Amino acid sequence: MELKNKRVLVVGLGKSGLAAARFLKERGATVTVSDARPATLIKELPSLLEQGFAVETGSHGLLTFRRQDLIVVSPGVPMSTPELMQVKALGMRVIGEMELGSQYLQGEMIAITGSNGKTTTTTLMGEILNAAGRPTLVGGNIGTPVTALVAESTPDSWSVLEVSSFQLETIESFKPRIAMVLNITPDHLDRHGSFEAYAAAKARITENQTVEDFLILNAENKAAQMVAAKTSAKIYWFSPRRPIKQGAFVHGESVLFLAKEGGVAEPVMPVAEIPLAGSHNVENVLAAVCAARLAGIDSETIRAAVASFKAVEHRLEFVRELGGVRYYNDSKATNVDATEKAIAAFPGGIHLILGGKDKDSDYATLEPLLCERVKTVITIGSAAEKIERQLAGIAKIESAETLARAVAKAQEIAVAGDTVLLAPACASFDQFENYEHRGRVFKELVASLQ
Ligand code: UMA
Repeated sequence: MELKNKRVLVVGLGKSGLAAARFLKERGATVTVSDARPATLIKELPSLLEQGFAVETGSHGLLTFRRQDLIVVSPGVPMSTPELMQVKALGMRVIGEMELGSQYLQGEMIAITGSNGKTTTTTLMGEILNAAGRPTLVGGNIGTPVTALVAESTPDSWSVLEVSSFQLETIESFKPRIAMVLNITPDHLDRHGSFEAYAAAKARITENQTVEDFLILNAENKAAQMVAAKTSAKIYWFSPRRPIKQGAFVHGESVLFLAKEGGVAEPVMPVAEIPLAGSHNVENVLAAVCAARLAGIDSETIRAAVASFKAVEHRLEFVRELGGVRYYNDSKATNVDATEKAIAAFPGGIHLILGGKDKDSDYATLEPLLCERVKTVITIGSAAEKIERQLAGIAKIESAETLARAVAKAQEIAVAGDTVLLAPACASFDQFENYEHRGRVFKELVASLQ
């Protein structure tokens, strides 16, 4: 895509927007940026103006949008934004930051999506590739925008991208060599409107793949299985429960990889060597094993990289043991399914901190696990009232409002042998900058307990 002298608008000035704006300017585009936040809240504003960017703040202006040759949107900006709807109706080109970056990324691309497990699998995949001596770049939804990876990429690079439904909504030609759909369970329904629309956005990961490419799917997740009908790529499966035709699976005590239907499965590693808590992490490892074998990495290298992998921050991260009570930070559990997986990782005695910004979620689906394993639900944030209503009579509930009060309450009621688990099933934006901020605050609060 020729960018020189093109008028390009970047919508949203978070990490993605800032990286895209710089990327476009370096390639000779005339860049305008538009952010709905007031100017006083955009700390980069003076330096952007100094560098010659035109900047619109406080709201988006239709006139600004209409004056462009191309519009690049940040993932957090919904396509239902009126100005975007209007310019799309006029036939103007609107793409996402990830689409823009991926068009310039050199080398091979591995893209990982799923409602849960994306970050762990992306990080693990990066470590396996690194262990195999491949020049590796890791980015996307995990934190580094794709446009910020481009300069470092070479024809030998392997880019591992965590990819969200928001980013997939705005692709055109995004075409990973290896794509993975780890699972699709309800999330972001407030943005996508329905589970079907959300699943359809996720399935776009394979939209441009051809028979030369690979698509790795979870054989135990219905919505992920359905993506098989939408692909031209070669399909590989993973299952922690049963042998599958082609892909990675657990059989007895071992992780096996079967390269070709009808072939002989090769052992990769003992399941016992997987160092992460929770059965969902076995699935993440299977997906990464499958991709690594398809990328031509030998089993010994994969085994060593998996065995030395450490849990990623904010994902079932052990924080501290105090008075026989163990504290875990799973701030990344931003939807109900992730919270279910977090609860399932512990046998019982859990005090669960739930709440934050609701995403049209149904918390009542937690009922069986709450009854079986959770002693108390401690609510926080703007979703508290809804959670308390939906879980009334199902769980013992304590209202804490803030995380600080929730941690204090948990310490007061927990006894030796119990687990305090932050797995809030909600977004963090009502009280925190993002889930990382929420997780860090939790860890600080736990560290200061006496
Ligand atoms: N904004 C507007 N107009 C709008 C909406 C937002 O101008 O209508 C502005 C906001 O004022 C703000 C900016 O857009 O200044 C924020 O853009 P953004 O929300 O896209 O945030 P970024 O900092 O660019 O971060 C994004 C991803 N955020 C989202 O998808 C919400 C980050 O994923 C990602 O790490 C980053 O790009 C780099 O690729 C975070 C996330 O929460 C972790 N992802 C969701 C998830 O994992 O569930 C999908």
